[in-house]
Amino acid sequence: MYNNLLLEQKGHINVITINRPKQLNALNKETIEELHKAIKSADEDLNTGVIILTGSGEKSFVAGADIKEFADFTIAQGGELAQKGQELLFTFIENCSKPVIAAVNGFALGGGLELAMCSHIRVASSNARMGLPEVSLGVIPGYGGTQRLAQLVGRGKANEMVFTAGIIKADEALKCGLVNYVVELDELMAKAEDIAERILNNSGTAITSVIRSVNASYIDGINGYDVEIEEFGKCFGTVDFKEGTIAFLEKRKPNFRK
Ligand code: DAK
Repeated sequence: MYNNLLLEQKGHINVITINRPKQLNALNKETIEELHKAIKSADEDLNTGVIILTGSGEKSFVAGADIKEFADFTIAQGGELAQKGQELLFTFIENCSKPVIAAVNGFALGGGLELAMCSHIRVASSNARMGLPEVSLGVIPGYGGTQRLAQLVGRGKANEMVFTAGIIKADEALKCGLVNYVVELDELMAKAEDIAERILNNSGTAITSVIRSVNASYIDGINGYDVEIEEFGKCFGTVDFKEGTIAFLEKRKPNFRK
């Protein structure tokens, strides 16, 4: 069904593996379109509560946008691809109603780091290397990297990384807040799944409201506190709220996944 992805359903966790190992999982147009389709269907699937994104092989998460594909682009094509890519994939993931965890298993460069950064949580293996080296190719990060890197690590560190096309190791990424955890490669998926399982104990509808509220603070002209108030109110009409409060009163664990 997909030429460039492998899909696996593990209980309520949907694992999407980008599978172009010979190209170090570089993102070509078809892979971006397939990722959109796979994430949309996981988002709509009632059996899925968390999505994990990773790359195939032991070397690379995603080594960037496919350089061979955009090598001869015009100004108009570059702008169009950036806009389409952001809408189809990067902003789409950020606004996904279910948590997306990036399990970064090696190189996450350019579009690859941008993919990890639009995910809600990042876990890296100790061999991971991360950077936005676009200026070394004469372009700039075009899939949200100039915005999200500064949000995650602060403007000064982001500027330095992008201006120097620097590539940092996993431990430095951990130190500057670019990733939440660093573990050995053979423990990476277990760590991502452990986080996913802890998320799955909680209310999916409430988590969706959290995603909307957190994202709101990064949208121009939108007041995040107002969105939080609105989302808070909405919770009171959900089945999960009833289950959560009744379970508390009955001194038992809530079961949000009946
Ligand atoms: N694109 C296409 N192929 C890639 C690739 C990439 N980003 N990265 C690696 N490959 C391919 C290599 O060409 C090679 O293929 P063959 O030559 O064997 O056919 C194969 O993967 C293995 O790579 P290497 O032989 O180079 O492996 P090494 O271990 O020696 O080096 C490396 C690994 C990751 C250090 C190296 O491959 C590398 O520097 N790769 C490029 C990394 C990079 O600069 N990535 C950032 C790309 S810039 C846009 C929006 C966004 C962007 C661009 C445009 N628009 C809206 C238009 C974003 C741009 C980027 O992501």
